[in-house]
Amino acid sequence: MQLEGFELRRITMPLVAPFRTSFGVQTGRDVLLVRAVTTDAEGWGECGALADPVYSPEYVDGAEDVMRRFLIPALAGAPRLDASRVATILAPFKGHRMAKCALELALLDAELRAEGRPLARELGAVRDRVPCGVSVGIMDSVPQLLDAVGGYLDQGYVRIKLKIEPGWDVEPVRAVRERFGDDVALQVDANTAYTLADARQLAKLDPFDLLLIEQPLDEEDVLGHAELAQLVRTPICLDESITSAATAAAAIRLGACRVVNIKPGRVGGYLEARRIHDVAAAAGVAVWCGGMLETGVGRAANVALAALPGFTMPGDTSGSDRYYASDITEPFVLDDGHLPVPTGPGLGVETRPDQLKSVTTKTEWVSC
Ligand code: NPG
Repeated sequence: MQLEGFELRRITMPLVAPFRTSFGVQTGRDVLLVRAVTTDAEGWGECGALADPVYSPEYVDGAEDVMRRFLIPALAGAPRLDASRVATILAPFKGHRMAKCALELALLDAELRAEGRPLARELGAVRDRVPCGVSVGIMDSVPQLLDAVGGYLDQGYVRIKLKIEPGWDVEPVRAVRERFGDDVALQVDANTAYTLADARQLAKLDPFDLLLIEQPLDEEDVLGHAELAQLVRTPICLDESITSAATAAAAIRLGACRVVNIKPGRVGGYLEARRIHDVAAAAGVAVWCGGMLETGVGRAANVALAALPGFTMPGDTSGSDRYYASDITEPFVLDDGHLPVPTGPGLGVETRPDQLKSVTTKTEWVSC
């Protein structure tokens, strides 16, 4: 299989409702898609980088630039290129994991399509459907939050994640517990909004029997999470701090987390994501699949990953309609709180040309 080049395609997708987290409000998604063209097949990848570097240092214009200037030329010059070698070939370039992930996924999809093999099977999936959670943004008021949560429970979501920040933590959690009861699987996500000095406030969440508190402290404060874990009963889950299998192993060994959120973009690709799954499983640590408001391209790959055996907790693998009125692939539709794992070759979903065209703002061809 000979690589001919990559198409870099920017699309703008409006969200069905604004999504507020402790790092800002998203009203739409400016996504960089990558199409790998080889002599045998084409494949798609999606870059998780946001428009601004507020979740991680990456941002979408920067991801496009690093792909064009450094990453794609390195792949073009590599002998015996295949998806399993992408991470090694790109290792001399520090960081830029979301950009690397998108390129690796596009190549992997092309290879698997050429061979007629589904991504889920390639990764080691053991399930044909995955249970789905939903991430609920910070709202202007508690009644508004309760309406949103009630709507998602009616749709069948099996786990609710509330975004929190200082000033919006204990009260919304208490309100959700009071209204919907103790049986709802509930967790919170702070996106680094607290410091260790807030340990006492975070311990006030303990009585509500949450599955976990996700990334309460700064991403570089792994030791702080280990100390916090001694001060709160609710299990700590890390997201932003985990950028590789090595950082996952270190955080687990330090006692900084009892659960890991795996986002392939954040860790540089689906193959590294699988290694984190393996590291966590060996240590008896539960993992679940995070989300970054993916279109159908990234969602298909996330659902495949979430079907691996160590993904024992529901992920942020919501239905497409949680974010988008119309998607660029066939939509993922919730059935009894689950999404089906695609079974077709590669990602197992197809981009819809008309839909894709209508949201495209720019395309660029980078030949290899
Ligand atoms: O379901 O795709 C989803 C979104 C889940 O809350 C979610 N994602 O901090 O985990 C997060 C947040 C996020 C969104 C992170 C966009 C980065 C980008």
